Amino acid sequence: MASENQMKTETKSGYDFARIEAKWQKKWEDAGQFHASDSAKNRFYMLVMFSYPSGDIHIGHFRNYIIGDAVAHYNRMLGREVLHPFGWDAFGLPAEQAAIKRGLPPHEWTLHNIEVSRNTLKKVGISYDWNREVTSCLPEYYKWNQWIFLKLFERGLAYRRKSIVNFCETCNTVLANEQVQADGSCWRCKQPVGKKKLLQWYFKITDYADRLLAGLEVIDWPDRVKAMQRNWIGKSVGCDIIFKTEKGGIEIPIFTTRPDTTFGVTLMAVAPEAELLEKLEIPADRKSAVDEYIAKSLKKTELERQADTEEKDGVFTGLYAINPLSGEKVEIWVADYVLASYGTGVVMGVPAHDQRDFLFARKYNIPIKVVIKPEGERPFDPAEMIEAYVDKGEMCNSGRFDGLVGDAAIAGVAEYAEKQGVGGHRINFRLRDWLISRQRYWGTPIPIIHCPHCGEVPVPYEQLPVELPTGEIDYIPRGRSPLEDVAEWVNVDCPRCGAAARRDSDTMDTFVDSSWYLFRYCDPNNDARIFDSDKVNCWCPINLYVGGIDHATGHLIYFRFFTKFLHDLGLIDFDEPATTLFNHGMVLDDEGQKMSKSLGNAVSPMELLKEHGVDASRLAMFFTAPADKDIPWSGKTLTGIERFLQRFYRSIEQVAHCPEVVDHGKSYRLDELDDNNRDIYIRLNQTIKRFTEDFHRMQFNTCIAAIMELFGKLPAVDPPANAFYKYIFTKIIQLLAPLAPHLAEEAWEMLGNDTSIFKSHWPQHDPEAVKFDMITVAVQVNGKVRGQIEIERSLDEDSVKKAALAQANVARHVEGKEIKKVIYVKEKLVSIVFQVVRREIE
Ligand code: ANZ
Ligand code: ZN
Repeated sequence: MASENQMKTETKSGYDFARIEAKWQKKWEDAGQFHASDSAKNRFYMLVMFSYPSGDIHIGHFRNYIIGDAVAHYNRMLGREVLHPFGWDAFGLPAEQAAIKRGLPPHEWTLHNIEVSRNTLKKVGISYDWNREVTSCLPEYYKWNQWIFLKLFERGLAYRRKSIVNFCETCNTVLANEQVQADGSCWRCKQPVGKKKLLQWYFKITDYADRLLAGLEVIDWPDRVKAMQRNWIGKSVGCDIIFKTEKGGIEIPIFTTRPDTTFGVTLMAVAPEAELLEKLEIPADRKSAVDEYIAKSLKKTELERQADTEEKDGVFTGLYAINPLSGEKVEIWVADYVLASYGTGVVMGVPAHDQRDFLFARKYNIPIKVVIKPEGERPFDPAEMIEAYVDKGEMCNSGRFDGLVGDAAIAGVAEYAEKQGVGGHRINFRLRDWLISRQRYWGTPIPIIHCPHCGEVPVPYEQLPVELPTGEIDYIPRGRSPLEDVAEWVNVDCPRCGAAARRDSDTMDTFVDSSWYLFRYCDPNNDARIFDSDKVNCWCPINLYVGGIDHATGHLIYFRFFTKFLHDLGLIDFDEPATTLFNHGMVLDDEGQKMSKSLGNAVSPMELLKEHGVDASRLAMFFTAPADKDIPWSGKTLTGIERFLQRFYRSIEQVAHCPEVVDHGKSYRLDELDDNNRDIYIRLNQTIKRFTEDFHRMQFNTCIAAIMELFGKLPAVDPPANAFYKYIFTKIIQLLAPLAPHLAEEAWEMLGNDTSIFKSHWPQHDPEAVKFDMITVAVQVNGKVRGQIEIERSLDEDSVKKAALAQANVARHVEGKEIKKVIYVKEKLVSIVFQVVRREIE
């Protein structure tokens, strides 16, 4: 027993991670090693999304931040100056709710959490430039939110409007469309979101819809995110047609993608919230039915209203409209399958060619009129239709337009409507303006003063920031801003006329803060300007942005919008914020739920780090799965990693005995090495090549596997303390450095280097040596092995297939055959399948 224990402590005294990690964290900090210099050339901006300080950081954060850290370190070793900053997304509902729950003022709670989280992050040894820390709830930061607001306001891009908005009764605040989840629930509390008519501030992001779409073509972002953004922006090319009410001639413009169906309109369907309804004079005998229907549908979520499973219902208004092309008279209905916020909030109903209209017409016995038919065929008989005919086709029953087909028909009608002054070409977006006002305390005050004489008056720039009042404030949200009740804050003189006026008491959505923080890092302490343009232009756009996919249609659109706006102000040269985006996977709990503070399932990394050390935890995390995959965290990989690190450290101690200085730039000539060393040298270079390629794909798991494999080929006990092995280990340490930075620094020093490993140059593979990474691949023809080929491991798929087809025996078997497919199972097999002609089987 005693001896076993002794052995344990002995190995422990070898790789003493606690000592090593503390030592290097202190050295880095003392040397200011990760402070980015603005004057350096060859820059790399590595950014991870900043953090909500709603508690301490958890294992999920740990995983995201080490991804960014690995990339930052790697780029340092490529000789780049790296900007890798960190900060706090400190305003907003989560912090405010947590503070209320604990009976603390939000700023106390928030600043405390920041302190705690910062300390944790420092113990994790992430290579942030802490000189550039940005905290969005401090006046020196949010002053510039207000500055941007005023710039938007001056250009008509910030405006106030009364409209129906998403309102969460639980959180007691309005929500932007982006904050309502696909199932119609609140992004914070997951309760169903209702609707209210309120006067609110908006940013006119819709003015940028086209540019937001166009920009997607030039950035290197995951296709999934681009597709989500495209869909969210939702460009739809179509046509407006203006109907009129039969009595009074009130205009009813509609948006349609199918103007070629206009002669088939048999009803008009108006959204229950549409402004048009206020103008229509509903006859007395229909009034109560209509009002009842409207009240009922306002209670439904948008999702319920749009669901395919819901039966479409509505109510007749008793009014009629005139079709401007056919002159026909049609009934006007209110129907909640029509959305108030899309197009004009009114649909021309074409039951024969739109499925929703079809169901609606069948339910209420509204006529169905066929006006499109398959080209050259007879039109369908409405009585026999079981569903709408929605394809494009040839126009019929449409007077002068009969015979026009497909897109020509669509264009023909649109042009005609334009000429007649009853409509015309129109592009519509699904994207809505960004609702940014919140009836909450913990946010940036909106820098507007409401004057009874002058209206909305901007706070003069020299009076910024408008600071959030502190002290005796009732933070509890009651559906109106708590700032409303802070008399000494809200009552001010009008800056224009001096009359008694009131400050706007709403605060800004926290997503305003995160829409430009990336720029502030480039010049965090500037109190005269939002930032120095030269500094931002030299670092930005971000080279790699790491964050969760959950921001795809929120933050990741907003910050593109702000970037374009700041570009238009002439402040920056570029107009996309991030060249490359990487979506990390989430860490899940045992039930497969995403780990998060708000779900109460967050596990702190501190235990883990204390027990196993930062580097072992990092490697275990990296080793579990590729960085973009969701993983349940169990720590299972830790045991293997720790065993590897112990052995690795021991080997370093051994080779460190060799007094010779390693020539880092050296490459060995294969013929000067004996067989054994030659083999190891070749494997080392193959590993460098594979590791580097996989690292670029953020496949850190296979990077680590490659190193372990190589290590497994080295002498199992003590490697000889000679120059050759010292060279081999030097390179391995360098590869490990971005993933296990503390250990790498220590090992690097043990091998006699006196500058940081992050100032050394990333190892290059010796092309002479990797030439010999040949593998044998079998070639099958219709399931039978017909030959083998020797290829280089990294040969691209097409070349492998070519080589397989050219192999003599294979070529004989496929000669004259029609090849159906060739499949390459990486590094194992090429399978060729040719068409067996029926005759041959018979
Ligand atoms: C008549 C019609 C006939 C339509 C037809 C389609 C087929 P996207 O592609 O999404 O832009 N629409 C317009 N405004 C709407 C609203 N506020 N709520 C619900 N539906 C609305 O779709 C545009 C089509 O969606 C429009 O074209 C309109 O129906 C409907 F054979 O007009 B269509
Ligand atoms: Zn005034």
